[in-house]
Amino acid sequence: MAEVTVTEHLLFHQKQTPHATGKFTGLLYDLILSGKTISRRINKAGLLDILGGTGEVNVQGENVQKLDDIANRIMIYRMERSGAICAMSSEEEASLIRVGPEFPRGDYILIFDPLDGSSNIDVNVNVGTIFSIHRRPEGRSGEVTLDEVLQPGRNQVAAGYILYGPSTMLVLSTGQGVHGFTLDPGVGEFLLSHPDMTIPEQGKIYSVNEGYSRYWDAATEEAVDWFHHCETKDGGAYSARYVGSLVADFHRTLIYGGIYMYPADTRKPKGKLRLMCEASPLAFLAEQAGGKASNGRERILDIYPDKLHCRTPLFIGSKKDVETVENIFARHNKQA
Ligand code: P6P
Repeated sequence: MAEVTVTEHLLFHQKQTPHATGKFTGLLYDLILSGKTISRRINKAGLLDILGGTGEVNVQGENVQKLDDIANRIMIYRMERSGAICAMSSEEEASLIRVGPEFPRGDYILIFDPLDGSSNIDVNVNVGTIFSIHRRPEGRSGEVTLDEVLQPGRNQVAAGYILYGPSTMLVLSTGQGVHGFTLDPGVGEFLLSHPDMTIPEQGKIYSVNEGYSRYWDAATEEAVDWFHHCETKDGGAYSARYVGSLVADFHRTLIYGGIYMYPADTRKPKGKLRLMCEASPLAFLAEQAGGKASNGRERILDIYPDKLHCRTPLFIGSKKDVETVENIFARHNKQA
């Protein structure tokens, strides 16, 4: 296959390229540069002894891993200089980051989790950067207000993730399908390796942390139990896979199909995952790849965030598998 870079793919291989304006490709360029920088730091982590926590706790109440902190600072530093953004929200930052007048600005809003799955860093398991790109509402100017950022996921103009694993991959959608690019460290370019990624309509894998089953409600118990007993399309049993790193679990689901579930439970009534920097970008990708993403009762992309770090239950992956869960939840809703 000819070597197709991200920029070339955007400019030449996407039917209409509404976002291939200089600003958007510039935004992506800086996002990709951040990813390459983070990738290099991660690959050296064990050697430079920057593993382990900083002893600080972030807004989510989680121990901040040094690489979390470094990835967060790399993203903020790089992206506020991209010239394409007016505001940013990081999973590691309690409040909105407005791009100051000292920097050139644009109308895009970037929401990101700089290093998701960071609790796995010490055991060398894949981690990832997840990003979501919105446009500032038309006709607004001056300081960006929070209500301009709190948009439902269906408004996203682009979303994706960078997966730091055996190879570093960028998976991206600008609304015209999902495309995967693999980093060639020799030249430092992400090259098109997975054009037009699509999720199989039904899968053979279910992914959930069953250790929490004692905290689940009846609908969740029944939904997960369905995958214990149902048959795959070729009459077999579903396999259980749970990496515990959202980007790794989602990436497998995107390629192999099946369902990833992070339900609400008695300890986390809204679930653990964040709507804006985790569920919404992955839901955008899932739908662009022919899959579905739901909180069990409604489409993730239709949920209006009430605050930057609001959380949501997440059921995402193959259309048929997510619909199985939604049907079970709907029946329980009716009985309630
Ligand atoms: P649990 C990692 O901290 C994370 O946010 C996701 O990457 C991952 O899917 C999830 O939490 C794992 O959570 O409760 O199963 O350990």
